[in-house]
Amino acid sequence: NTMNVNRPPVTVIGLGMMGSALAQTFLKEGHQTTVWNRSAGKADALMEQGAKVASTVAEAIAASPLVVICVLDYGAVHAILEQAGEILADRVVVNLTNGTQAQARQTAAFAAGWGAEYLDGGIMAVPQMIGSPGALLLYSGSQKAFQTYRPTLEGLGAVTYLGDDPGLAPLYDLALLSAMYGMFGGFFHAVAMVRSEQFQAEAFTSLVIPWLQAMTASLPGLAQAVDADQHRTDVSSLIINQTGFANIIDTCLELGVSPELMTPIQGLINRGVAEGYGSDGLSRLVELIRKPVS
Ligand code: FVH
Repeated sequence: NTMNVNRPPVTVIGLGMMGSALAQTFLKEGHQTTVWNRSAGKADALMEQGAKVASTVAEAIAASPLVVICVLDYGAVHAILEQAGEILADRVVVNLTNGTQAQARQTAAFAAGWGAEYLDGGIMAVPQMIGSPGALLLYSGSQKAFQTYRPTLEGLGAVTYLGDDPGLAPLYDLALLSAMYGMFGGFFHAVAMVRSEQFQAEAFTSLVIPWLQAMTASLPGLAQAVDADQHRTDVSSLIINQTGFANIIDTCLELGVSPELMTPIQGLINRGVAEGYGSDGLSRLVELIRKPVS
């Protein structure tokens, strides 16, 4: 039946903030959706929207060929999968739990041992974005599983398949999260500086946004320099950045603001100059990060 081919039954395991958003979106997309959560109560709203509530993990996994897991960590994933055993045979497990490359590869091997196909995923979105084109979900692992369920997975957001190594989705996910935390860290530090002189964060943010947007325009050029391993610059040298950075730290100390988010960046710039790269641009920092001092 066409309905089943286009909208296969889906099981969602883990009904935290993200798992609930995933299940709700599958329901809206017209999938028969079975849900399970460790503690009771979190399925109530979904049940009202038409979800079937399984009373055991085994029952939840038996209900659908496609099983999506989104829980706290991989310890929880294994606590769940170990309750399933042979019921995993011929299932496709899509694990959207945040974890490391090693954890993803180990979980793929565990699933394969029970005859399941495994896709690891990274969700580049907050729960409120799920189901909208602004949500990006990264996948790696079984290509067959990705191709089979691509239309279903596209219901959650835009998809990018990275390759058959299940460790690739965590690598990209954690790298993108690093970029995000760097941006948030810079923003929080900047706000702390102006707040210490009683300026309103909200008004200041109207200056931060266009400034960061202008700076993101330089990212492709920096990336090109990294790929070519050519770091000479006509924008600003590490020596110029080193001089300006000392002023950031000195001002923080005068304001009584902690410089702890900024000092690691200053340390890298200083190391670059000390190693003879003072005329290079900021793209040199990528090489320094890749060669930590022991
Ligand atoms: N929320 C977000 O914005 C981010 C966006 C990017 C992806 N992350 C990752 O998604 C995973 C789940 O995050 P969450 O926000 O849904 O988290 P919670 O609302 O705290 O729900 C956690 C669920 O995990 C269940 N759980 C915890 N330990 C166990 C266990 N040992 N066995 C079975 N289930 C477990 C918990 O169950 P309960 O406490 O309700 O019984 C919740 O269902 C996460 O990897 C994020 O990094 C979200």
